[in-house]
Amino acid sequence: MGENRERWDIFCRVVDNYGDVGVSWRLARQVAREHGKEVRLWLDDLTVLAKLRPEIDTAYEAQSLDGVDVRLIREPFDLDGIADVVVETFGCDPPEAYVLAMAERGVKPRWINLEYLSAEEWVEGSHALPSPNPRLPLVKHFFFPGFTRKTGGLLREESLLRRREEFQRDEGAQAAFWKSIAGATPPEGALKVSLFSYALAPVESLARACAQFPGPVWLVAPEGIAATALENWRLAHRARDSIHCVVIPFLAQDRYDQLLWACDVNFVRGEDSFVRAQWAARPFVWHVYPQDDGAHWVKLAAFLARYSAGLERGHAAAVTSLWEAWNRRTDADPGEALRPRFSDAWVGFMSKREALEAHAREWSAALATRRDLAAELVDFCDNVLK
Ligand code: TRH
Repeated sequence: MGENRERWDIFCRVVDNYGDVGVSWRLARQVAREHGKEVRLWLDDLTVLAKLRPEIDTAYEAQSLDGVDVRLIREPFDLDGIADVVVETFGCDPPEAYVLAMAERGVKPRWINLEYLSAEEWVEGSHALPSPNPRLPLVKHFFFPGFTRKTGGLLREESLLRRREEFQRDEGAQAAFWKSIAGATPPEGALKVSLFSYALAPVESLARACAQFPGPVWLVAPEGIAATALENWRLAHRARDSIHCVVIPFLAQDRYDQLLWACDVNFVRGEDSFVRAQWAARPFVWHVYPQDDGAHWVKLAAFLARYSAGLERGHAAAVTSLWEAWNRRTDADPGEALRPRFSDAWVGFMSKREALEAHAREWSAALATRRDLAAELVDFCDNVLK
């Protein structure tokens, strides 16, 4: 490790899916690139990062990408220095040997637990709170992403909105993008919809509703759950000229951003794609990560309350109806009875399209007036904790 630059170790353990690594990777890259820190990203599984960044070779336990030193966590853990700032993502503990060594350092590392994103109000009260270790002379601080100034903000690379603007203004770049992912460009005036969801989302109902849309529709799904559901629907129904189902390979993370920028409506999920859809400044539908105790409905309502606060009532109702219909599990609903409700919600949403497009742009611009999460976190570590 170099001598002058502050050293950061970011730890992430894969719980499931892509979100944990997606967020950790973005943070690591930004802290290295935009804040000049010497960053190691420690992962217990390299296969997810290799999906997001195909340059990653899972055969190597240490490799460098975009200025980040990517390391595999192995047990027993080989200590190789302790950083000045230690970030654990989503409450994943760093290896025990590492924590013990942190406690032995004269100047203790600043230790952060980067939490999950939620729009709920209690987040403001918990953000930046200390949590003293019960056994060791160490204090960990909670850092909560969020939508308000009293939270840690959202990840947003410094050049992101400029790149998005350029792409959305550049027809040629969009045509080249479509050719590269789908082998063709959508016809003039086509409604382009991207799909990324959890199991049991009413993908078939969406496809059916889109088939009624006046004009061509492209439904585009990177391989995964939504793509499989879309493909099943396509196979079970006669080809219709108006609707084109496009299943594409899982995209590298930066290309997925371009898909969101290129589409008119984006169905996203979890945490990271949910945030990226907001930066895309286009209408979107969020499939919240389902939890057995139903806590996801609270999260959904909390975000909807913030997102629709600036909307006229009828427009807010259209967003709420569609989002709720999308999040209702198809297996928990009375089959056929669900379908008219979903398609009504879709038609209602699309009838407000212009206003919802303007709102998506305003929402994105308003969020961008505050500092991004990486900048907030660096400031907190360097100026508040130090
Ligand atoms: O994969 P997810 O379901 O991740 C989830 C959430 O983070 C959830 O909150 C958490 O509890 C759970 O993981 C463990 O959805 P998310 O957060 O949208 O992450 C998907 C990532 O995959 C995101 O970084 C975008 C990226 N992606 C691509 O790079 N290419 C693609 O083609 C697609 C569809 C996604």
